[in-house]
Amino acid sequence: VDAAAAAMPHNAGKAAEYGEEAARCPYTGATVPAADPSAGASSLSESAASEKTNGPAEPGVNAAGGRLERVRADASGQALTTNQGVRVSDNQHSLKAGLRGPALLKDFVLREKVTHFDHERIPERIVHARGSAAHGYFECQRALTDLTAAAPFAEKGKRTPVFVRFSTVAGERGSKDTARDVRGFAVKFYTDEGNWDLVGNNMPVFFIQDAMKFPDLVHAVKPEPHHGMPQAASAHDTFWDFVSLMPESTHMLMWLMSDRAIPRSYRMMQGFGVHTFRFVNAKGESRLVKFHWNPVLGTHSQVWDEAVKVSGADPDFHRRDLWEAIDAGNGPQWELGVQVFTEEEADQFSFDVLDATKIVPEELVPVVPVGRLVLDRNPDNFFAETEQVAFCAAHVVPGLDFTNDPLLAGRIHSYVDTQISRLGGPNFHEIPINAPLAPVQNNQRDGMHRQAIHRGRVAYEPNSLAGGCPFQAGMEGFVSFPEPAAGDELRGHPEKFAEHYNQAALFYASQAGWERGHIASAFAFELSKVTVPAIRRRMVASLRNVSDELAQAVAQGLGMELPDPLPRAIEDPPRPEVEVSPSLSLTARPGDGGIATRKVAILVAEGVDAKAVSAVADALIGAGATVRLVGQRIGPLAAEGGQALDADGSLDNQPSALFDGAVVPGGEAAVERLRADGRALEFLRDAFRHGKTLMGMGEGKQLFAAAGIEPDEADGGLLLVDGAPAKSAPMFIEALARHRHPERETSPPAV
Ligand code: HDD
Repeated sequence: VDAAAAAMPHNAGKAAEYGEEAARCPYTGATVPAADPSAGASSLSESAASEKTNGPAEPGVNAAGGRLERVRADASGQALTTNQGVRVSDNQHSLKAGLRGPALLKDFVLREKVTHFDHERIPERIVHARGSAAHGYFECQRALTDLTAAAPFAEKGKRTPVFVRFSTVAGERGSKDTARDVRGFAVKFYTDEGNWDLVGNNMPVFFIQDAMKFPDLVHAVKPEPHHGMPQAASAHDTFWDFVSLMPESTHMLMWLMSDRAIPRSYRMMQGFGVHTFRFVNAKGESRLVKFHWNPVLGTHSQVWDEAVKVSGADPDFHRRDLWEAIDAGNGPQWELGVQVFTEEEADQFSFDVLDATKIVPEELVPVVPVGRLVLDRNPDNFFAETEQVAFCAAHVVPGLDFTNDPLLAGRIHSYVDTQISRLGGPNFHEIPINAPLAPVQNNQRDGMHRQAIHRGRVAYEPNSLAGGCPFQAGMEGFVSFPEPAAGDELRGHPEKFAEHYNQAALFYASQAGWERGHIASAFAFELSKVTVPAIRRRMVASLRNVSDELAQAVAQGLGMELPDPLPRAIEDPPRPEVEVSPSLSLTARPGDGGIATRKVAILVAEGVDAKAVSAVADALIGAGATVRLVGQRIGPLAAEGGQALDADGSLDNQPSALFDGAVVPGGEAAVERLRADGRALEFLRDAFRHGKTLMGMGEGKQLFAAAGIEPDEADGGLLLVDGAPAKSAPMFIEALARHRHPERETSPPAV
């Protein structure tokens, strides 16, 4: 905006409302020449972008941006136009016959604007409707050419651009982030041999073994069809009715009722490819493979009461967390690990590797790190990128292939199919976020929303008129692994698929004591929302096949007698190879030991000890944490000795559930004010119940006593200190790095 325009009154055309004459000559506004649409495109052409993937890019450089660059629209300094590029003189008033007269049908400016608006929404995803995404890259840290010809693993140091979308499953597009749910972890690799989508979840198993059951599963977990409730929740009759009749879902239910289903952040959860896939090397030799994403920040979760409160305080909690971390230059990272094994080895396992309700325990096949995923750029536009991105389990590249997992078989069909209605036709691969960096040439033609302008008269193959192009690539192209197939056509499943409880028991046995407690409480809570007692009974009966301790705790939580165990599908189940797998506990991955990006509240009020506030804040910020001064209201306040502080948040708009820890500095007057404020006491009680790191300094200690929080030597996360912040701040940082202090948990909560 130039200075002259800025100096104009806010609504310079206002006078036009008051006279026919003025209305006919509306204020034209400032105009500037249109930008050259080709500017900036040449250096980021398709080939240049694709070249980037052949070698390591600079950190933070994202080759996928090359393709997106050509379609980025930036209105700065531009006049408003119609979709036909006609400059619009007045965007405030429709065209009327007289100022008080009827609006005119010929007003194409109004009609185009409203028509476009009427069609702004597209159908949301059938599942995983709610999600957030980011750009980044995958860096190969170990060439895997002996195992696979897949482009991302070709060379140590090679970087492949990616777009990653995280999601919840059950909720609708506008639902809360912190629902108890599975999280999607979908990675689109823009490899130089085409797109590879690894469409996984944050849990390594699934509810069902066969895609035939997927629509039923989804209908059961989605809001009940008669009244459309509940939103983004599994705590209702139809879900538990279905899963209690589907014992194969028991293992997944253990994960779903664990804290894995309420992650602290997308940045702090694992991802899994779930199915057994196939690596194929250049010689055509194949191995089976499972993919694991392990977060550098460690695996951390919320507690249920916290997740419930966060969903009210900030329904966008995970979206905001991911966005802010990347925006601040703290892009999250994951290590990619692979479990590789042969078909012969798989045949010996007590479970079937084609069964998506089973893991391959790490004790049986170790997870070998092969690369890292870095997310370092937020999307420019949520709709264009995050909403329109289309992942597909069928998108593999040479060097990768499927196995006969019957769940995967259905997915290979479903994902492309769903985009045809969601994105309005078969050409969604041309939407910039979906378009591969590798060139696309084929004889598929036309269809809704076609962007490419195919030249020439030939759209068939073989041809002679176009010199045979585009030609078949033969062994240079994707060649399916020639897995022998034999057998009668029938509906059924292999023998080992009938064992449903061994790995559910393995998961439960591998959890820390407090994790087991959370699983039992989650089952009891969810089943308490079920209105039909027979469903509750059936579910608890099923849990008896997992652990009597668990079944007993759930039955007690529901005030019911322990039912007989549900009959098993097989009398004599195979003995599992592994009975405890420590890596299945959240505690197995504490993270890098730092506090980077952790959020800490310092409670402030008039008269607070400003020196303590600054010293603690400086120490925390220095260690990479994010600090907010939370006051009785936002804005300036006078600290002890008259110094001015500015509260970033208030006890209303930044409740304690949004933080990882809290500090109450001294300052007699401030503590007196906070003691009289029920919200401050509730802040501390919630933080305490949620296992957060807490520190009271000097007079600040009194606020804890007022909240009913007593010092306890066994509680490493409750620091009630006197003396200089230089000593106490490092103690707080160390305790915060442990993330949570479940040792203080009691049932029911004592505070
Ligand atoms: Fe699926 C979306 C993950 C089984 C059918 N799925 C979707 C997304 C993820 C998964 C992460 C969201 C992708 C995005 O962010 O856009 N799905 C899984 C995993 C499964 C699984 C890990 C089991 C191992 N899915 C599964 C089955 C079917 C589908 C068995 C159908 C037979 N999934 C779909 C879908 C979705 C989808 C209807 C909805 C929107 C979309 O595909 O693009 O096609």
